[in-house]
Amino acid sequence: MYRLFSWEHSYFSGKARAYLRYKQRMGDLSEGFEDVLATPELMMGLLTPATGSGAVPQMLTGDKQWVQDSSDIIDFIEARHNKVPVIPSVHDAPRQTLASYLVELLADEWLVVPGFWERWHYSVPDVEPNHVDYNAMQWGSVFAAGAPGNERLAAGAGLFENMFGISQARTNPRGVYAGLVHLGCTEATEQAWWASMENVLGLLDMHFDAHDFLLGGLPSLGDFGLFGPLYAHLYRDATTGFMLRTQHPIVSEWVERTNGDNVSARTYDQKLYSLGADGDLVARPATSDGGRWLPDDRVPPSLNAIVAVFFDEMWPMLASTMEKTATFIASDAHEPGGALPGKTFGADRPWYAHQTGDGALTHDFEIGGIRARRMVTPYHVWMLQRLAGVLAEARSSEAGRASVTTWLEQFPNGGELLELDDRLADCRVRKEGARLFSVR
Ligand SMILES: N[C@@H](CCC(=O)N[C@@H](CS)C(=O)NCC(=O)O)C(=O)O
Repeated sequence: MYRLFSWEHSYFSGKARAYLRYKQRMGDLSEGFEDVLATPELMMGLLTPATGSGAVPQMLTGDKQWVQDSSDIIDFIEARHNKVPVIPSVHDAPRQTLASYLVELLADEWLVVPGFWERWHYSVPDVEPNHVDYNAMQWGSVFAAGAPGNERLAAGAGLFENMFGISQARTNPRGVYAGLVHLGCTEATEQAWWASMENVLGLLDMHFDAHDFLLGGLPSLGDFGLFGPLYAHLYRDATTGFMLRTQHPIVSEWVERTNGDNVSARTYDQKLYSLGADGDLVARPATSDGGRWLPDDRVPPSLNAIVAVFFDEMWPMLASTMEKTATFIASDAHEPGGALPGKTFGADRPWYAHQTGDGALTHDFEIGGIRARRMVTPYHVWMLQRLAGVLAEARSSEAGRASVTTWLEQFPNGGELLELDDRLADCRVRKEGARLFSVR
C-alpha cells in the first residue's frame, strides 16, 4: 500500500492524486494507495525529518521509502508499474513523449504563477468578487483538521493574517504575497500573467473540443501536469471556479474527466452504451479517439499550439535560469557540491537575499511584453535535466533524431532545446529528498 500525503487544495497534490487514481483504476497499482491528509503534525513530525521538507505531496511506499515531489512520484511509480504507462514509449513516439514533458513543465512551473495569484488576489479584503472564506476553510481544514467547522474557518483566517499579513497584502507583502513578488507577479504584471493563463485556457478549449485528453482518448503525463493549476486552483477556488465553469465549460469538463468522478464528463475507464438489435447493451470506449492515444506519434496542431506557449513564454526564462545558476554555483557565494534553493512558491529562506531584489539569484524576464524581475529557481534545472535524459533517448536513433529535430524546429526557439546538454553543463544539480545540491 502506497500512502500519498496531500491536501485537497494543493496544486501539486492534485497532480499526483489524479495520476495515482488513474493507475489504480486502470488496474496498474495492485497495492492501491491511501490518500492521507498531511496535517501540520504529520508535516513536521514525519515528512520534514524524512525528506527535509513538509511540502506536499509526498509518498511513502510499503517498504518505507519516501518519494518527495510530484514528478518523482510519477517517475517512481512508472518505473515499477508499467502495464498502463502515462508516458508514451520514447522510441516509438518521441514527439508525443516530449510534448508530454513540456506541457508538464509549463503547467508545473509557469502556470503556477497565475494559479497562485488568483487564489490570493481574490482573497485580499477589498477585491471583488472575493473567495476569502472559501480559501480560509480549505486551509483551516488542514491546519485545524478535525475541529468544529467554525474553528476550522477561524484557523484559516488566523493563518492568513498571522503568516501572510493578508490585511496588508498590497503595502507590505508577506508569506504567499511575498512569494508572488519573488515570482515576478506584481501589480505591474499580474494582468499579463492572467492573460497568459486565459490564452492557455482558450487553446485548451480548442484542443479538448476534439480530444478528451492531450494525446487522445487516454490521459498522459501532460494531463496530470495541467491538473495542478486547473483542479485545486482554477476549478476549486470559488471565483475562478465560477469563471472556469461559465467561460470554459469544455476545460471544466476535462477537469472532471481527468479526476475520474463524473459520469457525464466520461472518463478513462468508462464505457458508453448503445442498444443492440435485441435491446442488449453494446459497449464502446467512452472517450475520444477510440479510448487510446493518437497513433503514429501524432501531435495534433491544437497541442502544438500549447507547446508553442512553452517556447514563447517560458523557455527564455529557463535559458536564463541555467546561465544564472551556473554563475551562482561558480561564485564565492556557493561551495562546490553545496546546497541550493529548492522551492517553487517563493524564495527559500537561507537564500532569501540572493533570490529577492536584485540578488545573484534573480533575473529579468518578460510576460505579455512587460519586462520584470523574478527569482531564479534552481529546481527548474533539475526538471530540465530530467527532460534532457528523455531528449537524449529520443534522439538515440536516426529516425528519432530526425523526427524530434523537425518537430522542435517548427517552434520559434524550439531548436534551442536541442542544445540542452551543453546549456546544463555548468549548472548540474542533484536532488536528495527535497534538497538540491550542485554537482561538483
Ligand atoms: N516541486 C514540488 C512542489 C511541491 C510544493 O511546492 N507544494 C506546496 C503545495 S502545492 C507546498 O506544500 N507548500 C508548502 C511548503 O513548501 O511547505 C512538487 O512537484 O511536488
